[in-house]
Amino acid sequence: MENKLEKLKNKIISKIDSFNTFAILVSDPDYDSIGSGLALFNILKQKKSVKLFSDFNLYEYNFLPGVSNFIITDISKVNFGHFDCLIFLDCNDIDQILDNQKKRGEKELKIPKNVYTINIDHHKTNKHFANINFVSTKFSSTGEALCYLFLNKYNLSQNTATNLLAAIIGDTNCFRNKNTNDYSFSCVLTLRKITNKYNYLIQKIFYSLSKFELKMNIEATKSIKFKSTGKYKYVYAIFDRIKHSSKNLSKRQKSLLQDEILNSINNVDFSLLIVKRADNTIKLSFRSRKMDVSKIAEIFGGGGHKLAAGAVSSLSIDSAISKIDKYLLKT
Ligand SMILES: [Mn+2]
Repeated sequence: MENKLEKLKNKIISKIDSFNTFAILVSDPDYDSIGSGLALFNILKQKKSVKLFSDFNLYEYNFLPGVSNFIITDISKVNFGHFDCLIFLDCNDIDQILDNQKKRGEKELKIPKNVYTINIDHHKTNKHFANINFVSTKFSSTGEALCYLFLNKYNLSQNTATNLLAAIIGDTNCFRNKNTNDYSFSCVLTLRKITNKYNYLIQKIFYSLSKFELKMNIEATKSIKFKSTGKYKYVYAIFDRIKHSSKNLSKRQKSLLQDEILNSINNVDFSLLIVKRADNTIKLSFRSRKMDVSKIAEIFGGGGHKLAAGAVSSLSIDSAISKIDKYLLKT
């Protein structure tokens, strides 16, 4: 495994050396995808021509240094034929870079055949869609994979290190998720020598809830239900984004309920947060500390990691729960 990663690393480094123009594309935003995108942008721009794209609004990532380098645009309309190489970060599948909530199912990414593609990710269910796929679940985050690729090879600026730290802190939920490994800590030690923003990031990511966000969480907490199906027990809650008319539901608003409340409940196999969205779809986010929930996400066409996975569905909440129960009875 180590050897395979080392070989891929050398291949990626020599490919990057050989190209001049790059576009970086990141998955739907979280601290890992956005932090990784900004870090790789900084690393490449030292010697190359590089553009960084997002299909999404990034308002809640404004505190990350350099976030204005993102070109926020409808990516399905961009002609990537002008670039030598496209680098995908934190993308389980290619369509994850598109905000299909705006125009569900209508948008599609077009990659010209002459453009070389590199996929850097850590999702278990990654579809290996690129010319080089640097994908390993050994990494807690894409930020950590970037550390593995570039830490000793390139000089990192303070802003690059801050963004990589945000990526690792975000995806490990501050080193509490099981994806946290020895290498995560080793990266953090190295990055903390370059940036003094560790405490700043912790404050911004975990201690910045507004009164309004707190109220939404209290409301959603009232919807918590416990279920027992076959040999499994689980807990779920509903976040009604329509009712709160919150067009900007932040990751932190969700993660307070998801990671601090639902996932901290004892004696259940997994937890599920259901977000009702404005386009009448629902977003299902699964968390567990043992059971492989990526398999449940996959029955809805989603995916992710063994202990954290998600999907979007156009089913009603009741039908989605029935579908989960049917799956659980079979396994
Ligand atoms: Mn990630």
